[in-house]
Amino acid sequence: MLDAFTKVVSQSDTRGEYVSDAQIDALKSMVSEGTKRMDVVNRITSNASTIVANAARALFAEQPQLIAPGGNAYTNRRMAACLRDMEIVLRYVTYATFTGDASVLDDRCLNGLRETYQALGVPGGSVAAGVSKMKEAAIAIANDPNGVTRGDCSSLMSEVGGYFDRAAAAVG
Ligand code: PEB
Repeated sequence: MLDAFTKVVSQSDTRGEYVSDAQIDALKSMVSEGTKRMDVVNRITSNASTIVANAARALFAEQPQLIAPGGNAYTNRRMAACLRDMEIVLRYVTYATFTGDASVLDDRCLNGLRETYQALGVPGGSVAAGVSKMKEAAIAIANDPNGVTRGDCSSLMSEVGGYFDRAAAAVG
């Protein structure tokens, strides 16, 4: 598991080079803008159950076959597993956002997930649709200008969106 700093060190070491000025500048701005990152993690984390529940509701409204008899979220056990899976993905997205690097998400959540779903008969495309709905909800909450000092969060939002896209693409 890497963070934005260890990633730079590991890349530099592979090339046998010093950390470059451009890399230092990028990390410096990450530190100086760090409060925004922490706020985003905090907002997503404290609204996690709302984000998951609303995304799942929207998914089942769009794909009612999932909750019909024979569907993959039919029975309380499967429904619970589905909500839990969405929550796990969201949690790893918050870790990646926190560390500024996708490796924790890749290594501990997404690696082998497609194959797991294939083996279980869980439709990966539907999981991807649920993850995309969490993306919309999480960004709406994280990017809400009310109640915080206003600033430009566009690059942070595209970074966070990228982690959701990565999760969706890994299973969809
Ligand atoms: C991944 N999900 C399921 C299982 C595993 C995961 C390993 C099998 C074991 C179990 O049932 O608990 N676990 C999960 C994960 C990590 C992990 C992400 C990462 C670290 O350790 N069903 C649907 C929707 C979708 C869904 C499309 C969006 O209709 C999910 C939610 N996952 C789902 C379901 C099961 C499951 C298991 C229904 C149960 C499948 C079954 O037993 O039939």
